[in-house]
Amino acid sequence: MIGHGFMGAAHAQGWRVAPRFFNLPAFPVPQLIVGRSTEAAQGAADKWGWHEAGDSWQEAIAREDIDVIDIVTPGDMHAEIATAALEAGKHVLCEKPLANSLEEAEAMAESARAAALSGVRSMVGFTYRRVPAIAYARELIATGRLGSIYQVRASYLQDWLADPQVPLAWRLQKNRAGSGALGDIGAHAIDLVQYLVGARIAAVSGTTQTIVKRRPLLEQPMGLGGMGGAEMGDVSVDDVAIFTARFNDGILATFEASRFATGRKNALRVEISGSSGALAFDLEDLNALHFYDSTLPTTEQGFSRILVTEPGHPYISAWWPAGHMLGYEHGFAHQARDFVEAIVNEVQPSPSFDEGLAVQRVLSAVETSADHQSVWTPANDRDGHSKEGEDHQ
Ligand code: SOE
Repeated sequence: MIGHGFMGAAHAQGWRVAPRFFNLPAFPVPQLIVGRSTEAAQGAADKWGWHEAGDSWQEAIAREDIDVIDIVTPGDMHAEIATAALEAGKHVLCEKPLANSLEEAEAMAESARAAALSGVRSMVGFTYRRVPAIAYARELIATGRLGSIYQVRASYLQDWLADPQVPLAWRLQKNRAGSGALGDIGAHAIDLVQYLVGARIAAVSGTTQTIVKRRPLLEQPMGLGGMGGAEMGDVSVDDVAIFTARFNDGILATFEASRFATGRKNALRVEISGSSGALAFDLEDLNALHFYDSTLPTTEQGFSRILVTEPGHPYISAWWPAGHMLGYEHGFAHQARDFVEAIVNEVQPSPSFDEGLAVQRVLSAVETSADHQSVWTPANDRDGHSKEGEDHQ
């Protein structure tokens, strides 16, 4: 595993738990954690029960006893590590978004296609697909329970940046993260919606905003503490991104990604309306899926709250008796299970790097749209008059 921050902890938990609850066709051995310093990587390895620590990802991918490379670094390292690992014949799991730019993502998808010809597998860490309620929503849509899809509303809302004293971590730097709320959390919403409705976004119109433009520099830029010092630096990414999207089969959708949505901690919300029904999901209540069946008599219609904890629901039979809910980290165990199964069964896992590229195209299109402000049609000026100088009231 290359990296050992927040996502390193989540992936380590997934790798540890998956073989203990699922009957995997191979047992993943948590061998080596690589970080910028061996000392820090060793701390993570000791804590999470990995055998070794190191500071060279090049040495890791050159090792014959290593089969899988799990990339949990900031986005600026994804392309180089993933491409080298695939060329060395290692299966690669890469955190999202796939890359920091469309060009990098295209090259990575090409490497993944070439590697797949010799049985080398690659997958992107859009883990929320593996929340049982989401996987079940996909089943309901795929089996036609919503009929034809009309419209989608998706948002991923957090508020941890609303405090201007939160320091300038790597997620707020364009050269490290690629973009801000858009790529970090908006990417999840984009992937989920494309996955759920089984269609791709064809065009977008978007806008972005950086609300707090300067923040305290991290006192120890590489450290784990996250304390801000007296010096300030520029935020180079978006805090909020909002866009409308048109799918290639005509579905219309709205998307919102914000780390300034006061009061919302981790609210990834999707609502999908179709000719036979509708679905609604909120990650802050992740064991539940809301389903509206419009084929019922009107007197019986209404959203029902399904507790997705029955043995018949995706992934659940490996866990607890019905009603004993799951949490955030279970998605990472499901991800580890699915990746190991795909490798051993010699099938292409999903989301593939091509699916990661499909998300990257949307991120890039939103940024282009926001930069060009292409669809801004004037409305009011500051005094509440028509922007064109005419007041139609
Ligand atoms: C990882 O999948 C991730 O997107 C993080 O990068 C975000 O910061 C987190 O809030 C959601 O998960």
